[in-house]
Amino acid sequence: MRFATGWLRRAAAALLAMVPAFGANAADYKSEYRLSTVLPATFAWGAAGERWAALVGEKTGGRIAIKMYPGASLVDGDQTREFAGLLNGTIDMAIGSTINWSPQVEALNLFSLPFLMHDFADIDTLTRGPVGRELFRIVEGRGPVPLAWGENGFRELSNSRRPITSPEDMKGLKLRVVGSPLFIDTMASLGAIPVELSWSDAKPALAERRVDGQENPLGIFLRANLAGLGQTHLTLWEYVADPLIFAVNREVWEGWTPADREAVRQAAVVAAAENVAAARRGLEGDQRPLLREIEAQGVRIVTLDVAGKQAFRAATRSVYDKWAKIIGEDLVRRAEEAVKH
Ligand code: X2X
Repeated sequence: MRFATGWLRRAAAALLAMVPAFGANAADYKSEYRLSTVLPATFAWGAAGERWAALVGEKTGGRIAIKMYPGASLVDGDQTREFAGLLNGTIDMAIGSTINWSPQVEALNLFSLPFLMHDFADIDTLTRGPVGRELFRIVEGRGPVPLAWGENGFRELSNSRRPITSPEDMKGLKLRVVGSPLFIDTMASLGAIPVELSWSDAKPALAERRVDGQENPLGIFLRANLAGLGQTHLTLWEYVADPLIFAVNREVWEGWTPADREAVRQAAVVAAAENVAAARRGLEGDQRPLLREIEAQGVRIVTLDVAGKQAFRAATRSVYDKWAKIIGEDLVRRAEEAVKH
C-alpha cells in the first residue's frame, strides 16, 4: 500500500498492539491453566483431560501449561456449577458433560430427552452435524469457546433391589440423578423417587443404601466398582447419552495468540476423538466384552429390546414433550429428523 509506509505503518502496529485479540503476548500467559473434569484419569473422561493437557503442552512448546482438577473440585464438587465457573473465570478450561451444563444451557437437555438416540451412530449424527453446530453456537453465545465433542456414554440403569424389565419394576425405587430437573421428571414419570446428588456424594449414598440405584455409562459402572457397592442389577435401556464438550473460558482464549489458539483447538479435536473411542471400547458390535467384565463382578444384566423399551418410552412421553418446548421445538424436530431410522 502506497501510504502505509514509515510512521503510518508503525502507528498502525502500535494501535493493533493495544487490541487484546491482536496483542496477545505469550509473556502474559498464566503459569497454569485450570482444567475442570468430573472424573479422574482412571476413567476415559479424565484420561481425555490429561491427554488434552499433554498435547497442548507439546504443541505450544510448554507456553500453555494445563493442570487438571478432577472431581469438579474448582466448584467444590458441585458439577452443576461447572459451567458457571467457566463463565466467571474460576475455571479456565473444561471437559464438561452436557448433563452438568444443562441447568445453565437449556438446549443441552436435548441429549437427555428419553429415547431420542438409539445407538452410537445417532450420537455422532447429532454432535457432528448441524444440530451439534447449533448447540456450539448456543454455548458460544453464552461466553465459553467450545472446541470439540467428546463422550461420556449411554446411561444404563442399575439398582441393588431387583431386575428391572418394565416401568412397574421402578415403582418406589430411590434413584440418584444429577443435573437437570429433566431427570427428576423422567424418573418420577416412571414411578421412581429421584434423589439429586453430585457424583462425589453418589457413591457413599449407594454404599450406605440411602439410595437404591443410579444411572451412568457402563465404563463408569465398571471402573467405579458400583457392583461392589451393591449395584447388582443392571438394565440396558440406552435411554439417554451425555456427550462431553471441550471448552475454554472466553477471556483466556482471547489472551492467547492465534497460533496457540489453533494448537489448543487441534489438541482438543485429537483428544476428543480418542475419548469417544475409549468411551465406546468394549461396547460396540455383538460381543460387547465389557458386559462380560461387569457380569464377572456378580451383576445380572437385563437387555431391553425395542419392544421392551417401548413401555419406558410411552411412560416418559409427556416429559419428552414438556422438555422439547424448553429446549426449543425447532432444534428437537431437527434432531428427530436427523436420527430417524
Ligand atoms: O455424575 C455423573 O453421573 C457423571 C459422572 O456421569 C456426570 O458427571 C454426568
